[in-house]
Amino acid sequence: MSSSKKRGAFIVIEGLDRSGKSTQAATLVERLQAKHIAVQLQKFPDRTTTIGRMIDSYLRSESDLDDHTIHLLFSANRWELATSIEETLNAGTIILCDRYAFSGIAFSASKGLPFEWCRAPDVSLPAPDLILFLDITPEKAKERGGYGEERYEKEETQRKVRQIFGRMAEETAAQYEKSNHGRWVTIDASQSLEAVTADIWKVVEPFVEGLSGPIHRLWE
Ligand code: Z5A
Ligand code: MG
Repeated sequence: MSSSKKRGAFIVIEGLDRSGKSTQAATLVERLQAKHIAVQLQKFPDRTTTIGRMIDSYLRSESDLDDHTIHLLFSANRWELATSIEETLNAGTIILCDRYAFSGIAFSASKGLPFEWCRAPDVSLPAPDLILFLDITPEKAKERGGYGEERYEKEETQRKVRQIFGRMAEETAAQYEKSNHGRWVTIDASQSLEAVTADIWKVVEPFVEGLSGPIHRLWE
């Protein structure tokens, strides 16, 4: 990358089930494309890879895996795409990522695995420049058609997951104070679709022109 050329911002959307991540990610991609801004949507788990197919089968309860094993597979699914994410960002394209390592920690730690153990395999992944956390209570999320058939789609699990996301919000904010990169913004996802879209745009807009600094490493 030449020193004058800016890289794309790495933007992650996190949140509970039914918080509107995929809907808002699609809306944001359309908006950026309409402005001729290069953007690529990345979803985790990426169910199209060999590892992703194992994860998909687990989530649909078609196979059973030890909690540690599935946690490491989710992380491996991110690592197998880490190089291509960096290349895309360095080419000047924004990456909009629907779930990332924060979901990995939240869902595995909600099952009782130690928080630090859950975090370890994702240390050094490309770090997001911005994390948009779509916050919603499990009760409110349930009103959006109820939970589906996949694992974790239960109110009690979602409640624990939300608590762990709360811890990560505080820790990430404290880290941002010191390092000035990796900003976490919590968005009230219980609002109307349009209101959530507007809140997201206010936060994302300053990032769309690209960034000059290097891609950071997660939790380093
Ligand atoms: N998982 C993990 O354990 N470890 C990991 O490392 C990772 C993931 C990466 C599958 O994830 C599971 O994998 C997930 C975490 C775990 N388990 N759970 N739960 P996934 O991303 O494939 O699936 P999901 O995110 O759980 O579900 P989702 O249904 O895709 O949620 P969403 O994307 O946030 O919501 P949505 O599809 O945009 O919207 C849901 C509905 O609500 C839809 O009908 C919308 O029209 C409606 N909606 C959205 N916004 C609004 C507003 N503002 N008002 C009213 N209605 C709305
Ligand atoms: Mg989704």
